[in-house]
Amino acid sequence: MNAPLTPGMIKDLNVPDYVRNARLIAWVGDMVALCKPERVHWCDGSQAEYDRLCQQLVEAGTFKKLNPAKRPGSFLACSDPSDVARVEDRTFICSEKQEDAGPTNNWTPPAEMRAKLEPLFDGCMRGRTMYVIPFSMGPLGSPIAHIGVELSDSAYVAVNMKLMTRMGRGAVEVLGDDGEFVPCVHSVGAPLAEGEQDQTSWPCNPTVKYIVHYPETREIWSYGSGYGGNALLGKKCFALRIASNMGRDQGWLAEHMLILGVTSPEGRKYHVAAAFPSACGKTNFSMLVPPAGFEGWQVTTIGDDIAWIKPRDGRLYAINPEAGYFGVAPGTNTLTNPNCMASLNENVIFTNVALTDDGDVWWEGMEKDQGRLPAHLIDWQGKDWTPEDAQAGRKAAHPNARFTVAATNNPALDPAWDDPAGVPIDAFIFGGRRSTTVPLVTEARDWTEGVYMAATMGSETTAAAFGAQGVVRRDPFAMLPFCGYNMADYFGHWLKLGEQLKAAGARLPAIYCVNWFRKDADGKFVWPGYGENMRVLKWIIDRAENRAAGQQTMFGVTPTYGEINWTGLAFSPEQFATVTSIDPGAWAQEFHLHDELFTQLAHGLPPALTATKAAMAQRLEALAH
Ligand code: SAT
Ligand code: MN
Repeated sequence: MNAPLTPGMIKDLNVPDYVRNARLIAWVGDMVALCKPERVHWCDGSQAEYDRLCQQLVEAGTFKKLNPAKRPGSFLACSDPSDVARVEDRTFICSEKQEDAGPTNNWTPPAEMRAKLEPLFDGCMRGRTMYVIPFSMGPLGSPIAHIGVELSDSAYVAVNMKLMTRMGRGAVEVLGDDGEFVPCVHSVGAPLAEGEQDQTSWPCNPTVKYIVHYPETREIWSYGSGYGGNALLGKKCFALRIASNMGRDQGWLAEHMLILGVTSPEGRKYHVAAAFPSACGKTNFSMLVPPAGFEGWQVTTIGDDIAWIKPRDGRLYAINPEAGYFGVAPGTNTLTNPNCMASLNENVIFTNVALTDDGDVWWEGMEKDQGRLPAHLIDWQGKDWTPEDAQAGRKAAHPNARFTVAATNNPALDPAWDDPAGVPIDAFIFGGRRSTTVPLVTEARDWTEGVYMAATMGSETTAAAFGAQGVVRRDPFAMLPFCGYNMADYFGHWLKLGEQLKAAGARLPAIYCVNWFRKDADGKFVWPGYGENMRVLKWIIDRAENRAAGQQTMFGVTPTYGEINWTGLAFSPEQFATVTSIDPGAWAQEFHLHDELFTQLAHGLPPALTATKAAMAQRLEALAH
């Protein structure tokens, strides 16, 4: 495709002697010929390399080193204001056939997209270093894990990948001579002319962005953004969009789910995987601290964002493909997530939070811990900020400001988080952010009803993606922006996997739909959420242990007031009714929205889902009369 590497173009590929994978070396050679970086650096993933790159980022002005007395080993990066979140309208699934991408994905024929990208990537790394970033998604050598290699011209990406994945020499060794890897090419899209220096500490392309996936050839090409899921290609691009394709072909699941362990005082342990859209509290739920009344209960984190789940011996085993957390900072404090706050004490990369006068970080929500707003800050855009700005509604941290931190910083980390075998899943939870309509918790009567609930999930949009916020959109399985193929086929894949497990005599995990976000007539959240979600989790365990009968509703099985342990929380039956009620009018409207989704996905929609819908609508009808 590209002209072979000619001497003088670049001195050397600098291939370390431990790299023996011929395909990897050849591909890096091709990409060097295309992107024309000034030099190539193969990341070994060592601490020394991490420290050196961080120092380099400090010198370039991208990183500010935080006060080591307050936040040892930590840095703050502030992005270009045009580059603050995932760009869903610039994200493409370029399958050969449009119907394989489906109606919920942006699609361009691969040949057309390649023709568009080729000139953009030609010379895109001029004047910069190409970092070769080998990484394992999942424990090194795990049968559930897979390898990727990202080529990036961003040192910020390289150091984030070190915290977020098993990055470096270990991954190369797993790859061996002929192991397979997913090639991921990333450029900030800001080449430097001969002798030109960066004029900005966050080089990116403010106007041209492409996040492109070729599912058939399992490739990722990302151009123009340096932020989060646009640039850390192991995360949404590989672990969800490409991996969902691998899972469909190979009979497993790649899901937008946290994984937690929950252990009863008697020492019985369960594993729950839960899907919520971005910025809806997955990290908080995965690190939950049981409240008063739950002495002896323990919740431990396996993952906070993504689960890879493979069937084995009639059960579903899950790993967290990641090795760190890229979580939302605003709203995080010792009330909402004490384990997370403890995780952020040292060795953290913060992006787009505010800087305090004593060299520490601050974001909205911290005033709840500190009892007051700070008198002065430098906001995420480098401007002065005082409490008057808060009054005027000007935020000091960007609403999608993030922390990047290694999982090993988490005091609630599950001992099996790095177990190559994964953990067996007992229950799936699906939850959206809905101020009305959807009850606190409902158990699906069977797998198909659960798939229906997950498929029709809606959620109010958040700052995690560029665009309008607070608008209800259907977000099936919390995978709307992340499913790398036709969403109707994806529903079919879930149904098929359930059938296969059932046929093998397996007991399928129960499926639950939750909503922590119902509001009252005054617009206030009714359910206290956070640690109190343990009360719902306990009911789910009680169901698994046959200790709670629940009550049938048209939408599934919900707890009675008396089935929830209320020790330590004043929550009246009336309040409980406010978060669990099923309003027939609202549900008639809701079913109308399900219909719209099913119309959009009509091509290939499994008939079992339309049948489930009809049965529910009939039960609703009976309620109304
Ligand atoms: O930017 S990320 O995609 O990594 C975060 C998110 O939206 O969940
Ligand atoms: Mn996510």
